[in-house]
Amino acid sequence: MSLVDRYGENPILTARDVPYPVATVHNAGVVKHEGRYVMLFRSHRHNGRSIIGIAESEDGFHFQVRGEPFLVPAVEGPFAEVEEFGVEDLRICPMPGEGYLLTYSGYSRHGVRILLARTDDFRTVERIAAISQADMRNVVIFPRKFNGRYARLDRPHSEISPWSIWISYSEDLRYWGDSKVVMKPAPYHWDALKVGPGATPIQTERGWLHIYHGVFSTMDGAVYRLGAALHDPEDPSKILGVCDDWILQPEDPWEVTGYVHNVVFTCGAVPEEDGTVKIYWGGADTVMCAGTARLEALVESCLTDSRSPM
Ligand code: BMA
Repeated sequence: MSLVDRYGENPILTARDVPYPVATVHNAGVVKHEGRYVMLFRSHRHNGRSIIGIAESEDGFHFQVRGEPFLVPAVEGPFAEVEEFGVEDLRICPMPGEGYLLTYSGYSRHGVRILLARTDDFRTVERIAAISQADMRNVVIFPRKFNGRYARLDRPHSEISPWSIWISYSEDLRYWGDSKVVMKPAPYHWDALKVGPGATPIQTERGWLHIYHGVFSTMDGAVYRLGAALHDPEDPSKILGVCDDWILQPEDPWEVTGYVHNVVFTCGAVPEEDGTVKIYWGGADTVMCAGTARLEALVESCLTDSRSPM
């Protein structure tokens, strides 16, 4: 039995739904804000550089795209240099009492770095700081502080320890440190090449559920799948279990074929009051898809039949 039930009318959003010229719609952060779902999705412009659009929905499946993008690369001021080649793969962290923290990749001639911005209403957005050096992608902030500090999962890369998931802490969201590796690719396994943060972690009774992406290298290129890991409720640097199997792999035609084939990639999942979670993923870097899972079943899958995090 599969853990994630694909929505019957995938893909839920494509470039055809966007009222300005874009080539793709993918890798979106999603939250529920004042009872409505808000999706901040990435699109390639026809010049190959990415921007972030915004779409809204009553039911989490049927989205209406706003006429104007939400975030485009800054052309002046301190962020122009960091965002010159595009902004990508935004995650939304609802931080109680502090609005929504947004983390995204900024590409430039200096490499890829993570930027932090903030919004209260998804109408205006305030850029705060570049919060990593190059090269860093895929940062998710936990939607709660631990002993007075913010915590994030990040993904530095080095030849000695390739594409692993680390944790870092901050008192002010700008300066991060006390970093420690928490999870590495497993040798000759579906996530053997890379692991990286996916959706903003979700609080459950038994810990923080993190839906991550894992990559396997084949003679036909990389295959991107989704997996699940459970972090200790009070000490997120401790992983209680990682599900040995993937929870989602490219299967539908729009996941297998597209701008980059064989990719399912998540930047957002929305927990519901009935114990389910809506998971959103980009299919083949071209369209947005959605599915539903039971949180308890995902948590269980991390604790039974688990692989070692390192
Ligand atoms: C990763 C990122 C993602 C993308 C994936 C598959 O390295 O660039 O944005 O979805 O590759 O192309």
